[in-house]
Amino acid sequence: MMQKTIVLVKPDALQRGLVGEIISRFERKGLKLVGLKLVQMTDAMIEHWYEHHVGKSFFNDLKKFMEWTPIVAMIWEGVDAIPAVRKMVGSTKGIEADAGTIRSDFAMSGSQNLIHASDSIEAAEKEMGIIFNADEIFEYRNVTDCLIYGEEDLKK
Ligand code: 3AN
Repeated sequence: MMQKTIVLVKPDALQRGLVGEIISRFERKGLKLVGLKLVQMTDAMIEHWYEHHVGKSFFNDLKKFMEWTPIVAMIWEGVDAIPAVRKMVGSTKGIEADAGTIRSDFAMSGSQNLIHASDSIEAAEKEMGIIFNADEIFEYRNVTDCLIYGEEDLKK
């Protein structure tokens, strides 16, 4: 199924100069970039974004961390883009993430873990709404689609 997913390049990745590396991985995979912006997160945005973590021991540190510098927010589109991107990102703790994932290749920590990616269709909808206006999400034809997908991939 054609899906859109939101990725945040967090302040640690911005500071470490990993924005290009992260964008490049999704480009090379064959995903289509349909939204991109630099954003300063606020308390209200983070409390909405991570509402399932509000009140947890690490929440205040998470908020401070996410507000430290702007983050790079992007929307990637593709067939089953939500699980595809989660796989490329790897599990929360860098030291436990599968080899070859972004977190495994560049992170050690479970808090300084470089990147966020939506984990469900509902989360992607909610998260896109927090950061992007409708007119900041683009529709265009990618001429390489016929090289990225077989006809059967696009029927599902
Ligand atoms: P993921 O980003 O892998 O989907 P979530 O949604 O469980 O993980 O957590 C969101 C963010 O909250 C993580 N990326 C991390 O920055 C922070 N976080 C989660 N669990 C912890 C923890 N136990 N200690 C510190 N920070 C945490």
